[in-house]
Amino acid sequence: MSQSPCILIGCPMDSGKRRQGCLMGPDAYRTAGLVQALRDLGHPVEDRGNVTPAPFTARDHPKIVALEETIAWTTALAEASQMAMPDGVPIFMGGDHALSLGTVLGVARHAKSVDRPLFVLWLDAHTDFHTPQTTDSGNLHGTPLGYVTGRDGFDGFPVFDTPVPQENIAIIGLRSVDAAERAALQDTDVTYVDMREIDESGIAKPLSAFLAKVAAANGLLHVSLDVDFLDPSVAPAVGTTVPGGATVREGHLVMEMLHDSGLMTSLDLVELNPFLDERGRTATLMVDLTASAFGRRVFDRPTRAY
Ligand code: 5AB
Ligand code: MN
Ligand code: MN
Ligand code: MN
Repeated sequence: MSQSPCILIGCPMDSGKRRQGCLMGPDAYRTAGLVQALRDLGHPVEDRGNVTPAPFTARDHPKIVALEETIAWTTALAEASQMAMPDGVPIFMGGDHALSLGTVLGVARHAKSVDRPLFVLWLDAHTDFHTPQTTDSGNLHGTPLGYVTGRDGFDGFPVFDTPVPQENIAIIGLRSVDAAERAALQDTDVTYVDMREIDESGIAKPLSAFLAKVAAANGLLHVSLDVDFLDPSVAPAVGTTVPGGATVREGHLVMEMLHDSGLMTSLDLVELNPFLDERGRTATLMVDLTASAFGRRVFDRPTRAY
């Protein structure tokens, strides 16, 4: 069977929070060998280079960080994402998690045009379910799931015309949820799986259940992988470290199951901050995880001298 083409799209976006460095992410993924890893698995790979934000004028806001810049990125990324979808599986190389405001908007527009339901798998320590009204930090990388589910309060952003239905969303890996997010999530049909549940029952169980729902609905599946889903001891290159995260094997198992399901139609790699990395180990791990999502198996793994 011929392998699906991978469309690499660099999203050097850093406006979703105060701490800078994620803009170096796309180049770190290229340096860590993402293109070759995917080609080695038989996938045609096209690197479309980096997206740039639409023109914007920055203003100061009492609370929100870089609002206009983030809106400008959302507009540009939604377009790049919608355009890439018919050509293969886009891999959005971040960039902070605010990039998903745009990538999911573009994917949702595509899903509507092909009349298929969109599902979203969010692999993250955090729920990212804030709105610009509820955030305490003012950092918009904590808001993309609020936006894509159609919550109010995103004034100035492109209208999210076809919000992702709550029951089509699963968040896995949780261990840091703000009170306002917990209150808002409790009234929803979003599936959320915290690290305790993963400790007790394993990560495969909730993931299989979710993938079965996607398959039954003939859905498109967008996966958003935040570096902080992983434990900081194995993935230190991230600003928002929270101890007690997924192990290397839990990460690979998720990716291997995604590959075997054949369901993933787009992927975000977010929050890698190469300025905080140790000899490229986080970038390398993220590339290896991506390779697993595109068909690399345990016995195909390259032996690495770290
Ligand atoms: B990330 C926090 N909830 O709103 C906030 O890394 C953290 O994309 C958000 O998951 C973390 O600032 C956003 C405290
Ligand atoms: Mn996170
Ligand atoms: Mn996140
Ligand atoms: Mn494959």
